[in-house]
Amino acid sequence: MIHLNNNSMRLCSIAVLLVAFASCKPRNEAGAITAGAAEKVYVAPGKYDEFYNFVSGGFNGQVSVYGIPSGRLLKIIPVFSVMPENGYGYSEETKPMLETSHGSLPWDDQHHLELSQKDGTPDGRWLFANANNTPRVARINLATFKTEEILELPNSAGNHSSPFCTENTEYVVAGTRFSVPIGDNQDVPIADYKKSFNGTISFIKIDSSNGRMSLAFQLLTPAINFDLSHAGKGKSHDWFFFSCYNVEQAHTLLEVNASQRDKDFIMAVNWKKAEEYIRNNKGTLKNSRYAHNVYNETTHSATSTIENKVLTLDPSQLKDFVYFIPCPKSPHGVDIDPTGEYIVGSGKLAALIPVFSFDKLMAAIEKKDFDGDYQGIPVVKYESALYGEVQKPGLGPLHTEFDGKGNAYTSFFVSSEVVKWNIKDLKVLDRKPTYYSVGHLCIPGGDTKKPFGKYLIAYNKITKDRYLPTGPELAQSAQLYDISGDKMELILDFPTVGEPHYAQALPAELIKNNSVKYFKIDENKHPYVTRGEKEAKVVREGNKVHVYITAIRSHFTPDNIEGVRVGDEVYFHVTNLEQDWDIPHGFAVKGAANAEILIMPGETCTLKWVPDAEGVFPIYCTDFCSALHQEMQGYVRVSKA
Ligand code: CUK
Ligand code: CUA
Repeated sequence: MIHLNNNSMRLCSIAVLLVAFASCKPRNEAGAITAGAAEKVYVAPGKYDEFYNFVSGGFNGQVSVYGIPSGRLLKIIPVFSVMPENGYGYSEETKPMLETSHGSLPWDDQHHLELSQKDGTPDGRWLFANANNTPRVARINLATFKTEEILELPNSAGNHSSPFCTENTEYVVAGTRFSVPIGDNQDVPIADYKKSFNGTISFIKIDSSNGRMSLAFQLLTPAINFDLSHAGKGKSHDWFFFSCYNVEQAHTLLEVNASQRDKDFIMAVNWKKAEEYIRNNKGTLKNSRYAHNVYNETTHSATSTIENKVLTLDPSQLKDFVYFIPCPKSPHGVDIDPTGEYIVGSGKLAALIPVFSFDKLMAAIEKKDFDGDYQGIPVVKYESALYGEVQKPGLGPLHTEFDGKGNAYTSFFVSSEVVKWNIKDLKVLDRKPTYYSVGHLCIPGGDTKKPFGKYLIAYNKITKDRYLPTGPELAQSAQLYDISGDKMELILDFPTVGEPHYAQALPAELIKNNSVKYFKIDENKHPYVTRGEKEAKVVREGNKVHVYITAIRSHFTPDNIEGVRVGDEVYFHVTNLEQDWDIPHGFAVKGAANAEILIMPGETCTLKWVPDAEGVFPIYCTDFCSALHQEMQGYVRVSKA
């Protein structure tokens, strides 16, 4: 006779739920698509899309840019992973971008994106991206579509609840997924989890003039896991909300042990008050190493520095700015409606959606309507903060976006659908299947004060039979819905690169005319720039050889290079002299371990090469730049050491 204990029973019921879902037959309802759909997504040759859609690349570590409604892939922006295609992470200028306190890393897992905002709406300046594995936040410039800055976050592991920003981009905020021992070199038993580990929330200050990030302070919390977050808006401007799971504080077999309690938490933080505590010197300095990498657009080069200290705040000591709200069944997303009044929690294993009221929350805090505390932090009574529950919306709610017309749209992973519901009366209005198992969804501006509505994009975890089979590894996928009417209408499938998690979208009008077309050669402050062919030269310094080389249609100067010896460190500093849009040149040398470089007009890029043998090595331009592109070549002669 086998006795099932409570844990294995619970494990069974979750497993049954998940298996039931996994084996359910795909319901491919292509027949339901109307002919009108084609017209809605058709962007004629030469015409532009209406929206930019910035989509996380998941485990490819990059961000990709699509046009909506066509679903056309416009660009992949390298952020946390090397990209041989353009030399990101391989050129001497971009190598520092991938430095961390663990040294240089070629890869990360990119989940969430947030556009910079002014007055709670996207201002089109920057896009922030998180790295999940080795915690970092990146800032991408939306005029150049280049990664300009990467800040590592110490005392964090699994930077998942990140990088969401306050209404005027005062801060980008990042919550850790794993709790960890705080400070450098903490060799402690894992069994001491409850007493020796902390969760952290990092507050990254953004300089409004240039976007520059700095780690202002970290909030230390009990050892729990943060999943996602969003800033308040309007009336809730001063607050930030975080979903938490594993309130049980398990450090092993979380699948079972972290699903014991009926409710986990949403954590509400008054960041204005936290700021005040920091101003009044209530923070404690901790030794914590982290890298800060900045790309300078006039030298076209990045530098990496290591910082050593971080200010921390302990809310179990300092009162009145952090509160827990009970939230059913392992909340994943926490999303704030455009008015800032409604806080939507989504329990991954729940069959309802709790909607909290900001006004009620404030009143409950005022009256100290608490259900005791959780390790020194007050827990507001569920009913006191609750506005109401959406009953039977679907199975496994994950994320919610808003259309600005009083409606919310929630993704359901387990029941594989998007559900539209009314925020005021909490009634379900419509539901449409997704193919299959949707994770995040995105409405342009759908997490801001003024959603642009019109479209909803679902980012799916599984595609099964939606595309031509490509072996065991299938295409990742997004689906586009028209949400302009009462009922949602599926109008397009489009494959994505990497695994899409969160995404952001904005009207093309907001940024398309700010796009940089080329870099001015007179403003190029690169230390190895060559501003004209007459300045081209080869300079030896010990065993380092600096080749100042220019590229212009359709030749390199110099294109015959001699005097290099085996074992030399050769630096090809290639300056693209073109002053015209859309004329990059590439550069490659036979046997180089460092990919190629792709140099934009007016830019200088450096490829390092250590020749391993005597001989004559060809160099050539890798980007088809003119009718005589194939003539854009040369030789390097390497002699005995
Ligand atoms: S997570 Cu991907 S489905 Cu990393 Cu935002 Cu919810
Ligand atoms: Cu330059 Cu091809």
